[in-house]
Amino acid sequence: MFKVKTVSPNSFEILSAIDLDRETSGISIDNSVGSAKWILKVIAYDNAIIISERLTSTAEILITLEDVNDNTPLFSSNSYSAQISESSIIGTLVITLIAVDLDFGPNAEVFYIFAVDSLNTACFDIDNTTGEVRTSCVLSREDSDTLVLKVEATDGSNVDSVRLPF
Ligand SMILES: [Ca+2]
Ligand SMILES: [Ca+2]
Repeated sequence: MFKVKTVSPNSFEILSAIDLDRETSGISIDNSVGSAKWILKVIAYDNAIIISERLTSTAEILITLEDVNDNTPLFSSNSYSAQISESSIIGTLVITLIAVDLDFGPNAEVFYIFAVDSLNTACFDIDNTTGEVRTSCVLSREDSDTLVLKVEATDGSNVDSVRLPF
């Protein structure tokens, strides 16, 4: 996992020996804190000719693998459909959208919004945190029998979008 690199006779660096990706490298993560920790014990010793006379000093190094916001929240599909009856009361649940973000903590908090180029948003509300889409008008099939919404899921940095024809 780690390796020591000699910089000069009295100076060394500790480097990662693999790509440390919290989500994909198979590192054992403490899910309660979302990170992995390692304690490295480093021993420095002098080069006395008689090995038994060599003097040593020991230090422990605590290394914590912290999360980086490198995963976009992802919907399981790029298109969903739903049916509602005309004349449904205002506030009727149309669909609940869920996007999964593999990061940890704030980096995995997903917010849902209608895309700025989405049509038909006048008669719908979206709960930014639960992904619930509800009606905000009484709809008439005679006005339109198919409506399309475009929803985005974002973690504040990365965005995925989905179409909702219904
Ligand atoms: Ca991450
Ligand atoms: Ca993320």
